[in-house]
Amino acid sequence: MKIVAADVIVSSPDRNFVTLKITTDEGITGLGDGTLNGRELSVASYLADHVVPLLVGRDPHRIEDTWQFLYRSAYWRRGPVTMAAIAAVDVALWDIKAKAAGMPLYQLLGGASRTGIMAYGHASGRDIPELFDSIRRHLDEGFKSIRVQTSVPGIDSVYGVAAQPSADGKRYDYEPAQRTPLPVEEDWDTRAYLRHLPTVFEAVRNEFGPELPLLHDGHHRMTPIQAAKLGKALEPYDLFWLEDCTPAENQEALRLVRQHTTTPLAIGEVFNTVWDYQTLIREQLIDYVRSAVTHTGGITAMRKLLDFAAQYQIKSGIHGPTDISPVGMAAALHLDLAIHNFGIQEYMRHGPLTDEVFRQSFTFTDGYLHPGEQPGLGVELDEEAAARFPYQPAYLPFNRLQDGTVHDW
Ligand code: EZ4
Ligand code: CO
Repeated sequence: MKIVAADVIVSSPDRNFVTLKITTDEGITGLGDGTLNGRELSVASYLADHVVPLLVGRDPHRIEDTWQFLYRSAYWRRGPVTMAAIAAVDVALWDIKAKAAGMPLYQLLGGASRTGIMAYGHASGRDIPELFDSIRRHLDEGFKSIRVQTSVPGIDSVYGVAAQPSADGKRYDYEPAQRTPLPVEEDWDTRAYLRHLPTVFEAVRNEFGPELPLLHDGHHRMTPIQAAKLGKALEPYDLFWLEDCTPAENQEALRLVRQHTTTPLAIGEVFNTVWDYQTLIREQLIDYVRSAVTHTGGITAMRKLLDFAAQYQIKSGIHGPTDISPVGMAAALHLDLAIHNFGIQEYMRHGPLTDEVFRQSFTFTDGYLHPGEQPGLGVELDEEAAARFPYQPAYLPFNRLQDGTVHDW
């Protein structure tokens, strides 16, 4: 088999997505996701201008060789743009290989290690009644694990909190990327947050009982000692994990946090290679790996990263917000089903327009996801529908403290 074409499709149904479609001389096509929220066109250019010319004529079955070739021949290694582009190619090649084999991709990764994939949903509210309402709606939808984010008194707009219910009044979906010409400015006060958050988890435990797995995302906003203090303060509420408690660049920060708390720690949604985890995994400073297949070089690289983590009893918690396209989500689900050290999968439903562009065969039943039994990834791209939704500039917000200092968002 030979690759005869590779096309980069940028589409913006409910939000921007970068999709790579690889076509072979045998008529089999494969899809890969290269979406990098707020910086989409850089990956589209990396692919179209620099990678597509290298793919035409190659044997699509040589996945490992193609991965190593794209990684090493670039000379300039790592980084979110490069690794998202490599991921798009890698996942598209796995899709082709599995379609050629006539099997769902998870079969090629070793077959199913479980019957379903435990997913967590995102509940949020500006106050306790709204938060409880959002948690109840997630429980009604079948979710068995729930991430909890709330407003903080004195702060106008906080990461993870939907400002209002969706148009149909049924969902409190939070979407950080805004289709505005400039990034939206949010405000932040870590001390106010640290005072408030334990009271929220106390209220949630009192209302929903001790069993429900609860998660929280700190979104890189704390110093190591602040994160240690929060982890300790949340211990009575038995969190499933505290995510991204400190800025991502400093792996040693987690030593300090770990010394002070037994609250499980998850990190890595902004990481893009195994090297970002070297200290974290070797020293057992985390409990869950948060990388996205889409941002970490695809299935080939994620498999190696998660196998490394498995040697230290560290589990997967693959990133799955709406800025991962249904293609990237399907790739995550096949991997989740196959690996032994699966932990949990993040799942935020895409909007209805996204479902028009991407026809998906994965299912969500009674709190568990499954990638389905279609050969390959099980996702088809409707290119005519995609063309109806051209790219729209959108930015993630940023934070300033009260005195105007830019803070981690
Ligand atoms: O803010 O993917 O855990 N999930 C998250 C996400 C990220 C977005 C950024 O594009 O932190 O909501
Ligand atoms: Co996160």
